[in-house]
Amino acid sequence: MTDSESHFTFKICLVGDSHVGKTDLCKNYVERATDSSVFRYHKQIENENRLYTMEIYDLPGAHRHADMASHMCSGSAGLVYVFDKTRRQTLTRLDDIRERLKTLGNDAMTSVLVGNRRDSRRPEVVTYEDGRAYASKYGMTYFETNLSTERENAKQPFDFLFTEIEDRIPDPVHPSALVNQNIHIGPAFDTPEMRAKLFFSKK
Ligand SMILES: Nc1nc2c(ncn2[C@@H]2O[C@H](COP(=O)(O)OP(=O)(O)OP(=O)(O)O)[C@@H](O)[C@H]2O)c(=O)[nH]1
Ligand SMILES: [Mg+2]
Repeated sequence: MTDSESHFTFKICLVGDSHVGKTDLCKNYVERATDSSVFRYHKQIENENRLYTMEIYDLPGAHRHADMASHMCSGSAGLVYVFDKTRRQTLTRLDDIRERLKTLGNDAMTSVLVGNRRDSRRPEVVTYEDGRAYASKYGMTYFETNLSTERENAKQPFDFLFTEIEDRIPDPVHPSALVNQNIHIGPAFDTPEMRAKLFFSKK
């Protein structure tokens, strides 16, 4: 199936400091990058005869991109906050990112917190308990990942978000049930396939 056959589309954003592993987490989860210029990936998931397209935005962590990154999170159904367990300041940085994202109206967003680099050769600075406490304080579910040795396990935060978001869609579906949920019926409007169709239909 192609993106343009999707029944439901929703957006997930990864946010967090530089070099915490956001890009590696995305690449580990998706099969292909569709638009490298905006750090966007597509993951298609088929479940119970429904086809879902998860658009994943891997936002740059550098401070100079903070405004752009928070702006891009608008309309997300899910947020993945990522920090590096070997650098406490990367967890502290999430305070600033959360503040910026407050204005987006987070009611329709499910958030998870990912502590990456578990069991890294560098000493662990943020413990599992620290990470879980931060997550529960801000209504997130906590995961720990290690991309050097546990790649399958590193898919869990995305699988969890998918299940949570899918659960928000009633069966049978009625469009009014999805108002303000940041879940769209049908394919994304701006997949490369859709852009090509719109372009040629105007000629
Ligand atoms: N040892 C180890 N290295 C990791 C892990 N995850 C990511 N890395 C490495 O850390 C470096 C930074 O990872 P990225 O995925 O590029 O980090 P990022 O969060 O996307 O960084 P920005 O794009 O700058 O915001 C890369 O060299 C990764 O291969 C991990 O779990 N363990
Ligand atoms: Mg990156």
